[in-house]
Amino acid sequence: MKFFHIADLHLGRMLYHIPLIEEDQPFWVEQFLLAVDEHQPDAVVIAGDIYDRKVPSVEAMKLFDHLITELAKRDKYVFVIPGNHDSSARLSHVRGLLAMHRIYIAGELERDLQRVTVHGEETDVTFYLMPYLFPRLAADERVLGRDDLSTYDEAARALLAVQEIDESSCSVLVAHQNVLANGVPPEHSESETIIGGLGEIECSAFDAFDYVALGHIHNAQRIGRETARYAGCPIYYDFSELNRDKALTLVNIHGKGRIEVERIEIPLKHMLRRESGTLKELLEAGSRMEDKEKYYIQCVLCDKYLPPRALEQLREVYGSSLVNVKRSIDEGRDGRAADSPGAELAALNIREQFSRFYQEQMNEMLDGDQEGIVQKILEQQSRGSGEFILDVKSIPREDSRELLDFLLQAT
Ligand SMILES: [Mn+2]
Repeated sequence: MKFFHIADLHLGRMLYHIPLIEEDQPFWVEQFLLAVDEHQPDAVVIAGDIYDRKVPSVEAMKLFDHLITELAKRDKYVFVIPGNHDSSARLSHVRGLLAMHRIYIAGELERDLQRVTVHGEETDVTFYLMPYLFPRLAADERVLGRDDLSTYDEAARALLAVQEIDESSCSVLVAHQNVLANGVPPEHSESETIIGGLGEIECSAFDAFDYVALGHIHNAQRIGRETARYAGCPIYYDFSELNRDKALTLVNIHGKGRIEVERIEIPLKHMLRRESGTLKELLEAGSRMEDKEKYYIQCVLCDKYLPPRALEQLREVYGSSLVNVKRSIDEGRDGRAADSPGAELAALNIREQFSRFYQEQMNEMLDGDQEGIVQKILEQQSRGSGEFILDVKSIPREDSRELLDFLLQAT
């Protein structure tokens, strides 16, 4: 039983001013379909963050439509869960119909995780689909109906404890969470928009599963064991990912304890490249470079004083490949560029962080009522109860309820 494990597609994402949906993401989808034809997996697992926003653009929706339609034509099983960037209700639209074509999209979190068994030649494999989970959601009446779950780790363990895991077949958990291995956090990229740094689940919570297909962290890596992994985002979403490969994760399950994981190379429309030097050096390097169009380039200017017309001159030489210019003087004490979203966000308070995050995700600003709700929740949080005590029913407006869910997921 073979499957591709992918995650964090973030269809519709921008790399600085470049809309990746125009060239890079469609190119990746075509290359991925070629890899599917070549390696003939039985299934494709997409572990959350299909889209970059809760309300995706038409172009992003069309590309996802194309991807799953082509996989259905090839008779592949497809397993999809919503990530923290997705709206589970929107993503799982017509999921019943799609399931008739072996496209399984998990909807909102319920007590019993959706499970699907695929019959393989060597072994059967059961996939358990766990939508993005946070404590208050797991504690809800419709899910576990408990009031003693305050951490993500407790919530995940409590939810998994009520699943009857079929021991007769191999099991794969599909999840989109922040998972640690013995207290060691995963290696982060700066493209993840994780607010507050909360939500950690220790990987031992997933010990019952033969393979754990994770999404959420954008650098591909194993977590604690070979068979618990982040697939990473498929193409480069930030210069902090410069030295990471973007290979595909192919998992082959022969039986219990007999799982092979392979990394399959995939061509990308553009690679990232960083050039550092004085303006003079950068201009020389740029004019010598023959294959600029294959890259998105970041120039790091090392001049002590910025020469006049530096940007214009760099643009003339590097053309549209130049996506970002920064000065080495901007490097923060921790070596992080001051223009990176992480450093920029750290400088804002959490209320501003949230407003900005909301605006990026929803394409609209918080209105006065909504800001009031955010303020109220943050005040409750700062009193140290650690628990959100705002009564959802006391919020009259439907969209504000959505906002509350959104805030709870983000924190
Ligand atoms: Mn993501």
